[in-house]
Amino acid sequence: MEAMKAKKAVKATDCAVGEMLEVARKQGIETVWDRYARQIPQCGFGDSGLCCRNCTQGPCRIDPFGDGPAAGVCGITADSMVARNLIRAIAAGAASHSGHAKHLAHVLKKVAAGKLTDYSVKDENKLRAVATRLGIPTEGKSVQELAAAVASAALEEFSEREEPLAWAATTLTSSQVEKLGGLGVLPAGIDSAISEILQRTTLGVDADPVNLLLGGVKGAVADFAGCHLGTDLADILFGTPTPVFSEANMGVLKENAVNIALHGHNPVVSELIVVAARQEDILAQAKSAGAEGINLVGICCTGNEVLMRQGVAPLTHSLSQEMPILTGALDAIVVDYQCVYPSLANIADCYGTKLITTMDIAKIPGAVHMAIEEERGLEQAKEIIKLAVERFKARKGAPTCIPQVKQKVIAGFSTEAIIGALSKLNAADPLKPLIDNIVNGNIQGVVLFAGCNNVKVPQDANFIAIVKELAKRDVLMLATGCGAGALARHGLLTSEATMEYAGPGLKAVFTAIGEANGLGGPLPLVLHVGSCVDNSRPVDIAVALANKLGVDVNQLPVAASAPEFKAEKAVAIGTWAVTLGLPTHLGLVPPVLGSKLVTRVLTQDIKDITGGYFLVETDPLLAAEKIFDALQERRQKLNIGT
Ligand code: XCC
Repeated sequence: MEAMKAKKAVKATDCAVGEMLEVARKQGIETVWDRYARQIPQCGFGDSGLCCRNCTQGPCRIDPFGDGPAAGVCGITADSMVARNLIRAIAAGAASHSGHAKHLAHVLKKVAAGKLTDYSVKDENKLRAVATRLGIPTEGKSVQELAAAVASAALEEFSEREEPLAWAATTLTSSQVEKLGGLGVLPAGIDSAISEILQRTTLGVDADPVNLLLGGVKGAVADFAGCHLGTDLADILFGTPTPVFSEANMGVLKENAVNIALHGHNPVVSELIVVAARQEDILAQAKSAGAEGINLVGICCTGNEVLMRQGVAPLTHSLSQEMPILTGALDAIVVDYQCVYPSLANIADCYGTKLITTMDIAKIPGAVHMAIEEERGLEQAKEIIKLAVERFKARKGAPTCIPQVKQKVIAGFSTEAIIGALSKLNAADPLKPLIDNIVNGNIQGVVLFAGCNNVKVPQDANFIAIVKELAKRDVLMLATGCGAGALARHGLLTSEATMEYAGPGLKAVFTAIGEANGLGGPLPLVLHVGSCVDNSRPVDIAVALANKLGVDVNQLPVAASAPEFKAEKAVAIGTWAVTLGLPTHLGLVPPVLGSKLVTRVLTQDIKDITGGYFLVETDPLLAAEKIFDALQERRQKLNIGT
């Protein structure tokens, strides 16, 4: 009990965040942790999924203990209420990822039509590869023609079409596609799948909990397609990541530079700010204001996007996004959309930091709003930087308190980069070294860490504990989103971490690959594969492995973990991971315990259908144990040793 209390008192394991929390306490600044404390006790009905506000006869709640109401006013049961609430979260997650992808598709379409001068196709090879995968003839086609064809195929994914989603049908194994089709969960449009969930969960439509869950699976497949689309189009427009060295955490702020944080998810604005910040006229402005330069840093997934492609240092992630303002050194935060706390406005106002919103669907009261028009994006990016320079001028000479905490980071492991690194060991058959090492047990399996930080978990604690435990056991690990950020800030995306924490098999394999690629050390302990939409990248590798071995993804010793998930987007990703056949760990209990049936379907019954299932474990060491057991179960079924 005492230990539990002590655990609860810890807000974050990152000492830079700890330092800033002390500043917040002294200066009376309210943070996410304070607001959470004021929410306690949180509503038990909501927590168990048993609160419904889908019509104005409610809100209705069902008593999970059987002493109070057993149905909503319309007669909806606990099982259906829980299922409806869950799949609405999946729809919202899918809308977010695919909204981001749709935005990129519009940019690509304008690039193809020659309407934009500030954007271009940066990776023609990726454009050709995506076109080929989609069955678009590439021979003799110009970049503009192919870009137009891919953009139009992308935009066709959204409404309802005759065929299943191309970004699902052409990226998964044929048996997965067949299975999803057989279950009736292969969507014919991303927006139509989202809209279908909204319809079926409204008053008096779908009251069958299992049928509702299948609707959720369909929405999750739409989310997968949206994520994959987001990755492909960002690579085409901004370049496919290759390994890059950088640094992470608040120690990357520079007292004498104009510090600008890029926050949100879509690289469409932040990439232009990177371009603008490197131009002579803008640098001259910063210098004439007395700054030594412009220091771009990243927060959340926009941070991941610009880290992967431009080496921009990740400042902090998700839960601790308010903290860097308290250093007094952050001159501007430029946000696009998703995971941006509205509380930033008040804190920024206290410290004079400019908070700049750039998307018309994502305004924050108190922020400066500058709607980015791609036609004059670079010019606007320069205007944004000027606002930051103004703020630098105003703060110059005032004391700052930047925590001297930073870690080295190696990131940039796109699918192409991973295959490229493996090809240095076997150019003719790059997957062979990976397969051989999985079979001989040097690598016991592969785990993808995804998802957010959550105020209910001491920030990063679950990620760190599980990663260290699985590293010892020779598990190859990949990470995205704020999970990758957590590992970056704790020094686990480094060669040194591999030397310190990896088991002998993993260390040997990573050393061989690192040497063959001239990395100056082994591969980092965990491979940073990108932002949340980039969870599509590991799927590509798993699908390639499955195809090569003639098995399906649900037989491979591969699992996923979201140890500190929070966003609806994470619910969508977790659901497609299970749908694609992965044991998927959750480090918090999702709001489904109000229905025994839904809980059982998600954690057990689904295994018989897709091979994947949710594994809920809040204790990180037990979680590592259970994830490892799940890998071992698969190894045994494949008849490969331990
Ligand atoms: Fe982080 Fe992607 Fe989660 Fe948001 S959702 S908190 S991982 S920034 Ni992707």
